[in-house]
Amino acid sequence: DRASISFEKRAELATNQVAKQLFEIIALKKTNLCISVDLTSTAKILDLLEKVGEHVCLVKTHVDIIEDFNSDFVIQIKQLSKRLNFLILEDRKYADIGNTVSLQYLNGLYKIGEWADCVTVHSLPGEGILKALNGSTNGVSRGVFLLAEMSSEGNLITPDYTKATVEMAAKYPDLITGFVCQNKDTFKDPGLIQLTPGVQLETSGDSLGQIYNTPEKVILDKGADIAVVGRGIVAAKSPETQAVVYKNALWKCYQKRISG
Ligand code: 5IU
Repeated sequence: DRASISFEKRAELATNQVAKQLFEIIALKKTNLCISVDLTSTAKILDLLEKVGEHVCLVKTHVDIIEDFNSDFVIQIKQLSKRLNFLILEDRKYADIGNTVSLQYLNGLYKIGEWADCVTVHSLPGEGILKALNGSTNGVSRGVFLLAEMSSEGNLITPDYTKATVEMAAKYPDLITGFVCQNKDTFKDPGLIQLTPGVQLETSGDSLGQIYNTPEKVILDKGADIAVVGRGIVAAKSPETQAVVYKNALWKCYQKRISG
């Protein structure tokens, strides 16, 4: 089963180039922590990443919440991603017909396809959405995390929808980096990455339906390869200290998992 295979080995099994790079970064930096930087100013985001970037493999953004988004921010976050060796996931959750998604991906204020290594995508509209996001921009490899499950209470995703999502992904091995999901049995392919949000040590949820689990639970029981932590780090008194706490806890669980 994929959970018992090392990240080094899984890098060799990946068919999407972003998945391969991500497995390699995880193994090199010994961190399977993704930080979700849900902040609304570019200065705050860059300042936070300067502090926590070395402790994460992946930075998840929501660029449409930034008040002062500009092209210099893109240059700076790309420089940080090179210097501190992390990839960028724009959590755009595309959900329209292929033609519209293609326009949303490459145009508008954000031009996400130009800078994001990978994006999140809903399977709901059908395969056209994946055809719209063919795996490279300007010769640089790109990837897609397909949403197979969500962490929020009462979400409408059913087991059949999850299964059909995984089947759809299998037709696009060059494009699919992995799944955003909550369970180890959701997919089997060891070349794909399980990204699991809804992780926090302090509390079990928020007032708007988010459900949190501990690092132990998501890595050892739920099969997460990368855990997404937002407010658990971002809202902490010392985000850097807290990033190290999450990094170490998650990595310890991964080591336990591969040692059987
Ligand atoms: N996110 C979830 N759950 C999901 C999906 C995405 O929480 O099922 I798909 C996003 C939302 C937010 C981040 O950007 O992950 C979690 O942030 P907190 O750790 O602050 O709850």
